[in-house]
Amino acid sequence: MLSQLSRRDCLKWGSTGIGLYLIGSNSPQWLAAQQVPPDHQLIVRTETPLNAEPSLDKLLEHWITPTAAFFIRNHGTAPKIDAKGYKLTIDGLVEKPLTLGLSELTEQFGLHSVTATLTCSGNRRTEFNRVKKVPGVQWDAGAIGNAEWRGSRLSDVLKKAGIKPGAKHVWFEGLDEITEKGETFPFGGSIPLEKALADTPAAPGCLLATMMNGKPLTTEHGYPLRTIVPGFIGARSVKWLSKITVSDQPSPNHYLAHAYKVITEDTPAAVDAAPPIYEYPLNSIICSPAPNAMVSGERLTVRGVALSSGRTGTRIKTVEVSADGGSTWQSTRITSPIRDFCWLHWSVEVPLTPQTQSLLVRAVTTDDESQPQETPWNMKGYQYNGWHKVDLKVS
Ligand SMILES: Nc1nc2c(c(=O)[nH]1)N[C@H]1C(S)=C(S)[C@@H](COP(=O)(O)O)O[C@H]1N2
Ligand SMILES: [Mo]
Repeated sequence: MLSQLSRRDCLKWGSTGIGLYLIGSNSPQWLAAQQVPPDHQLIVRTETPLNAEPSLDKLLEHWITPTAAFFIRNHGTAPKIDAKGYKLTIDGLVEKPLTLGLSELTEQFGLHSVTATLTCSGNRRTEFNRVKKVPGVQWDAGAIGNAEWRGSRLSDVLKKAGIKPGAKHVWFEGLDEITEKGETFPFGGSIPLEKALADTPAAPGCLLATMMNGKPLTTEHGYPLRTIVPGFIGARSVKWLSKITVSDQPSPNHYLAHAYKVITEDTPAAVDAAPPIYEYPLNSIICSPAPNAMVSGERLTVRGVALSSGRTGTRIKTVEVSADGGSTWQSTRITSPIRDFCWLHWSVEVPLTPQTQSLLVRAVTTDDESQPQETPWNMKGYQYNGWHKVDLKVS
């Protein structure tokens, strides 16, 4: 109750420009409308809330995406949180509820490094518009990035709290406040308990991350603490994390119970019937050449990224490119590290003829799942993973 009151009060103060922190609570300040970090290398899709993605050629520059080139996806205003008063609570179906400050978290549970790709479920949304316009942030294919995250293991924290019998889901709640249809609520969601506890050297588990690419998280990416759920859509990696609740039910938060579902009609019955999206799908995109590039010569170097499905244990087996509309396909060469839950970079040289009109890419996993030629249209434009096509102008 106290923290809810202080949150509302700070929202009020923040909007009148008076900065005030309450001691012993998470009391965020709120960043003004112009939140774009000054050094960013992103295309801004919406300013309020801030949503931005890099151009596709940027994705190729580094296997670990620099923070300045890492997409930002916010549903509300990013809260600016005072780390000194910050506390994380863990409650619900646990033997011993915990309240932990940032330094307590690190001292008790250590810092572990996990490299994982984050991608928004709405990445490539604009490709659905070819069938019928989809509302929402109009993402090209840049709402994806690979970072080195550091933090405490979620599984260690949950084990310390002691999971009670009957527990099935782990809820996360952020400190942002989102207003939709007259109601204000935090961003949140949940993951199955099995995923929250899974952790092996090959398939790294979930983190309560304080660091991104060797530095404290930036405000935009969730300072001072966020979850990282390798293999799951970005929405499950909750930023500005304030609360973890263990439950026998999935989270009732809007972003788990209603949003982030693949539906073809927007009725309460259809929403209820659809399961929440957890894993991201197998995907690959061409990052160079750019769409409608003027190209000449007999051979062309094509480069891009590919990401296996977020299902544990799957990896990319092949990435293939076609320069003749899909009649013939050529295998590409992997040019980056290959790790579970991480994208990889690939490159290939294809023959260029005056008949070449476009390039296509598709990938196959080690368990023989292939990308579909097209992803069936859905109302909210999630999980697009059809063959990526880049048109060319050959001279
Ligand atoms: N608290 C909070 N967490 C959040 C969000 C948000 O709006 N609020 N957006 C989610 C979504 S939809 C995605 S794709 C990722 C994006 O993480 P990034 O902005 O660090 O790239 O954060 C997730 N975590
Ligand atoms: Mo997202």
